Amino acid sequence: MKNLNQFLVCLFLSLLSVVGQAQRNTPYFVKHLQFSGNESLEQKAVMAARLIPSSQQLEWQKMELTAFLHFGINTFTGREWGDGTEDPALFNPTDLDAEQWVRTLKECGFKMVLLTAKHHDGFCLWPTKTTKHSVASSPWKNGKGDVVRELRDACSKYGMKFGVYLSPWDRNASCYGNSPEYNKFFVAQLTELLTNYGEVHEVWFDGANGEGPNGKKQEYDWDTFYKTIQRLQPKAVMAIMGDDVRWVGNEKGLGRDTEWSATVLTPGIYARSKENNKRLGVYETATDLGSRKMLENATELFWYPSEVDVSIRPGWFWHEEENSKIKSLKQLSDIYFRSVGYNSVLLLNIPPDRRGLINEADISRLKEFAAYRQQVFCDNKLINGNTYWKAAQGEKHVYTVRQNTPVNVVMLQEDISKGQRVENFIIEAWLNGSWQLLGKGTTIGYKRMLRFPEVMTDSLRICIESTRLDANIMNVAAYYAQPLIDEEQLTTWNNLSRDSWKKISVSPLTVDFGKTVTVKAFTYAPLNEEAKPTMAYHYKLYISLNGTDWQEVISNGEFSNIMHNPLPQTVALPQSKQARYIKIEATTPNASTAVIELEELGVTVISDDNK
Ligand code: FUL
Repeated sequence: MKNLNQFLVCLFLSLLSVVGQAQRNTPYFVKHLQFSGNESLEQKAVMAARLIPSSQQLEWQKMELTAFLHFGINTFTGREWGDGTEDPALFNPTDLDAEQWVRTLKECGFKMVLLTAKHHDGFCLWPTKTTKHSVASSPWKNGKGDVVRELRDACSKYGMKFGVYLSPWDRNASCYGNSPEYNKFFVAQLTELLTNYGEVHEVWFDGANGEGPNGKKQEYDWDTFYKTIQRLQPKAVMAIMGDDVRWVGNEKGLGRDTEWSATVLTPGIYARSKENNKRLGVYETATDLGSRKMLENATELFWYPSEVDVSIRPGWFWHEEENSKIKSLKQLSDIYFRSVGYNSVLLLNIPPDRRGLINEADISRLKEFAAYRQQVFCDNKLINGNTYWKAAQGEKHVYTVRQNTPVNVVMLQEDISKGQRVENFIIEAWLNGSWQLLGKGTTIGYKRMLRFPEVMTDSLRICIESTRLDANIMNVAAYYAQPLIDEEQLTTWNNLSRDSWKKISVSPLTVDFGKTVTVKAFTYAPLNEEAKPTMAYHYKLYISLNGTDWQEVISNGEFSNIMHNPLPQTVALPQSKQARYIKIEATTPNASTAVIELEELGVTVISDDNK
């Protein structure tokens, strides 16, 4: 009997040790996992719970707030997309000071700066050996300047991380479209940037290409680009056309409230991406990229977290007339809650001006924004929020709120070094003797913030309603964010009352203003600031005094980047002109006939004429 007991104890202990070992050896999948095809949905969800970020991805996510600097030839031409024919002599900032950029951004809480080393116009901000189309051919510093170097040095001085944007689409390079040749050219540019400027933390390849069906066709060699980065900067994350960081899908600063970093979307740089994504019916802008429903048919999963890129101004580059259109504190704070607070990194663009400085108007808004965040987030109202909570499905945890203090924000964080697991959660407050619902959410991930009308309570309760394996909640906090109100935005891009307008024809849109006016500029403003397949991209603009004899005033117009950033675009006529009629002939990004509504057209007329 004694022996039997000893035997059973031994058996039990060895079983315990086997189970312990199995748990310790639990496989995590770093960045990618492949399903075998034999798993049940439940097994797939368990595997998905064990998909974790690479160390670079984790470091990147923790930055939360990064800055984009769109600067280049467009700063001097006033355009959003240059066409590559610009004279490098135009590039001549009078007071460029990269230390001013970095100091300002650091003071305002940014952890990294990303510079447009080359935008679609092909102009390089460093003296590259690959083309003459660079700062070396400009009058700035007599052609001896190097913006990338100046920024790099400033980043080193202030302890700021550094990233580069290099546009694959190049409207200047004559070899663009000759695929092998351009790929070599691009790799040479990448190599210069990744070898001559110390550590690079993010490499941003824009997916934009406005060539259209009749334009140049370039097959990018993503694999070689990717290997070049891995070889030269193994700690950098590769963003957008890359497999470390995913574009959120819009340029409005809007994240998803359900944001899975463990996603079924195959990054665009993989040869299999088109086929995989088509089969699953997913695309960059889809709302659901990782729920159980999506797991059902998925054959593989990626840790591919979202980055929200948005400009502090309507455009990405600095334009004088946008000094008065900087996003309000309320807009910036909403963007913050919907990006960082929706499990994303916020990449906020602050474009330096023609002097080569961050403009005073942007600085004062950035400071306001930083002060607001400081005020809200320095004061966690929970006493026991940072206790690590391993939460089983359905488990609840009560948190104590400091007394006599209102709250209207709750922040939750999962320990994503163990995967993203929570599928549904609720937040309740103890009010008038019972638990009352404050808000519900789906995913948490690195960080999830939920806003609700303010309450005074001494306890909050979080319930993890569903999770893939036990959730690892590493931080819960509650805050009070002072509500912000915006003054109503006025439409400034049409100053001729539409009451007297008459639509003469739908296609092309032809309008009779009802009287003769002097037109200085016109505006195309996609309805509801939404992109649609029938929207205008390339256009010709005509005016007329009698509706019969037409004068072509713009022949090769382009609403640059309108597909991704469908905000009003105002175009000045080469010269102000008298007109009673206006006609716009436009084609879509796919080169078919565009549809423009009357409400989408605006004109700026010279006021004397308008009396
Ligand atoms: C887009 C570009 O076309 C814009 O000009 C800008 O650089 C933005 C960040 O990405 O796709």
